[in-house]
Amino acid sequence: MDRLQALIFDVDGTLAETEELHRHAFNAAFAEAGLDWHWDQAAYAGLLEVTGGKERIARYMATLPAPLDGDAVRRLHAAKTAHYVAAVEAGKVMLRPGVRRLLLEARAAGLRLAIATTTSPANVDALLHATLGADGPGLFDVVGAGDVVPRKKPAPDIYRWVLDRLGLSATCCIAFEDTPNGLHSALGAGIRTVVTTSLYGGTAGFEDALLVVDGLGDPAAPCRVLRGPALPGPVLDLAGLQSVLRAAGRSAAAPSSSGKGLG
Ligand code: XBP
Repeated sequence: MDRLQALIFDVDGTLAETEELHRHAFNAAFAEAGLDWHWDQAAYAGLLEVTGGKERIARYMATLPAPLDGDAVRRLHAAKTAHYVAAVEAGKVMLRPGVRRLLLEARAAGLRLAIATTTSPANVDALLHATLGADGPGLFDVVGAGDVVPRKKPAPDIYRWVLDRLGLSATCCIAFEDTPNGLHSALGAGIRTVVTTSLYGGTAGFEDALLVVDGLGDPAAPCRVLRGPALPGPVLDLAGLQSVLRAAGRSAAAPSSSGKGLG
């Protein structure tokens, strides 16, 4: 295998459980616009098959007799984003267990970090500031978000965009995702992928993942392997990733002293 040099993270459901906050933001924007639309959890779970908030609204409108025009959808989505960002800035979201630990461990080992997400850039910026502080966004070498690519997940575009800006090949990276759409997108770009199951991501459709766990885990809440090789310890850390890569038939040396990553 090539030397592991970067970890690439999805955002919603992977870095943090955010989709309930998104759902409330959508409903707040609908009410603000005087629309009698309301997405409950069951409806939202179905609509999440469509990635991208504007695209999700469009999918919902296809079921209505009088859909809004494109400009109205963009205005509605901008209002939703404002509601979501305000909620994130009010401290209503936390990183999932183990995310901060792995991010900092990876940086200390000389790995690069990136984000590949369908969500809007403003949402990412607010989340990273709110959960990791003013230096949060600076932890990531590349942030690929929202409309920077023409086709959203499950298309591989966003991961290819991130690889291009990292200047790395897919075989030097591992992606972290929580949905079949996200897994399909990362695999489509040739990137081995760890799935951390989430509130809305389900537990099916992950057959081609490198590993499926219920989260990255932390000492208080060890992670559980749902599919793939057993981990050497109670959490998914760099040693665990090395172990999984070996089990997948690829050797991964200990982090090099030069800080050039694993491999
Ligand atoms: C999740 C999405 C986004 C969010 C809503 O992206 O599909 O659409 O649900 O955010 P990912 P926006 O899992 O790739 O992080 O309304 O800004 O799209």
